[in-house]
Amino acid sequence: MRLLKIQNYIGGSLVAPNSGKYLDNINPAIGEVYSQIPDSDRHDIEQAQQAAEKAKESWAKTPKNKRSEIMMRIADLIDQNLEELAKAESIDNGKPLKLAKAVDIPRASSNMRFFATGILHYSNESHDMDGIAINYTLRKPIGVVGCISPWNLPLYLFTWKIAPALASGNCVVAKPSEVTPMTAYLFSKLCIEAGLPAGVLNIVHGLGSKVGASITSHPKIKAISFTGGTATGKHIASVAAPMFKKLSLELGGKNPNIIFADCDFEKALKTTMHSSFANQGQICLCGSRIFVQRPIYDKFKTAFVDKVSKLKVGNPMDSDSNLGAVVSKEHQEKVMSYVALAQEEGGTILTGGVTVNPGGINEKGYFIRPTVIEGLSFDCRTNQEEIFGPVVTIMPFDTEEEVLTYANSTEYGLAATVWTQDVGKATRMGANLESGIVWVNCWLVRDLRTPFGGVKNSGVGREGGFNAFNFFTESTNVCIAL
Ligand code: TXE
Repeated sequence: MRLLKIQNYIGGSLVAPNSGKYLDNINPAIGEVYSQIPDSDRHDIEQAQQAAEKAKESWAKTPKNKRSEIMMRIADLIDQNLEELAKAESIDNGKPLKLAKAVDIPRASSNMRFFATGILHYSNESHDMDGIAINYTLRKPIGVVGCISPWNLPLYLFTWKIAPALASGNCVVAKPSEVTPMTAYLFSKLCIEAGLPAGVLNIVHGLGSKVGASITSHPKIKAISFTGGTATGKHIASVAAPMFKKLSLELGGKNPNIIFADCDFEKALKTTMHSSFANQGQICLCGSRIFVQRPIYDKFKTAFVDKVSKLKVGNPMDSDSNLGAVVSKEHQEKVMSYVALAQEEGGTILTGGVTVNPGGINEKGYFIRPTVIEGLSFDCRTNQEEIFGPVVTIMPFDTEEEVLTYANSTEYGLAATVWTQDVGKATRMGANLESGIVWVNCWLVRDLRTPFGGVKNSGVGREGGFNAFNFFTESTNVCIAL
């Protein structure tokens, strides 16, 4: 059977890679190649950058409401194509179809609408100097920017990056993950249908080490917005910083989920099921370290393990599957290596800790049972390193000071969750947790206007709301003597 060959989107057209070479794209739920993606290289990036350069002046001059209209048309087309996009996302990533339909794709159109409308309210500052002079600050688009996105929430994070860049008048050279390219390819067809002018958005598929690296190092791509692993982020920074490029890095996390004895027990239990295992635990915001105050530790642990052991791991297309496949064979092996490490470090597996063979067409897929591990020290490798799979650790604590030490002990600082009904405790934790985001009595409740990003090795800069527009524009302060 002839495999679908994905194409690059450069200068408004769908084109083959210059090399004529392609890479296999695997469906992780069946463990087989189901399509091919361009094995692009720096020549394709050069063409994309030139197409963006050619389009940048007219796009920057396009009135905001016109840019907004085109982006809203793209959002409408995403909604109209929800079924096809959700199925493509589930096949490419391994996540349950119902999750792609409920979260990934609706959020992609929300991202487009949020920034398409946000730009209409993004205003300039002015500073009056008591009649001596008046200052006003212009915010101009940077020009040509690079957006590099990961495989865990493919279209969701791809649009989260490109939407503010486009809305603020930039042209984009974008690279989705080579592991999950399909929805970005389908998205490029929607951009053509919506009438996005040629060269405004260019999507080049291929390997991070070739295509991603070409974007990062291209002298005429003036800003890089990246989401992915901390190690890769570090490398990108080492290339881009000496070139004085603006950098937005959304990296890994090892997020604490802190459950005090005075919590709303049922709500904490129910939400912890999601914050532990949503998207097979492949969300940088997942709470992978669970700390439970001692008076309720045994009760919570028993109830949690019981619920986790009943989760269904299976065909992502089945509506009763709670977890689908993890994204690749390599990732399955990486996650399982941490299960082995946890046992070496003295951990006890309370449930899971094994791969799953759902049988049938999923015989060769990459599945892992949701796993809960107890008995580890807070500072062992399993509790310090990002696993990024359906694996959580659980341990008791007694005091606020103790759990803060545990929570803040890693090199990461992206998101934390706190369960308490005591507002003083909640505010003290919010103030003292080394984290970009703290959710109290909830998880993944997202207002897109809020600053989004991490501290320490979880990243640099903030996405979201006007923070995103500030990143994708340069300011000029004009001071006029009166
Ligand atoms: O990320 P990578 P991967 C974490 C998670 C995961 C690890 C690696 O722990 O196991 O990162 O995942 C492109 N120059 N997160 O392999 O390698 C690459 O092609 C420029 C957390 O997905 O960082 C892809 O498009 N680009 C994260 C993107 O970078 C390069 C979500 C991400 O790939 C490049 C995903 C290079 N040298 C993984 N090398 C989160 N914070 O949500 C790769 N890329």
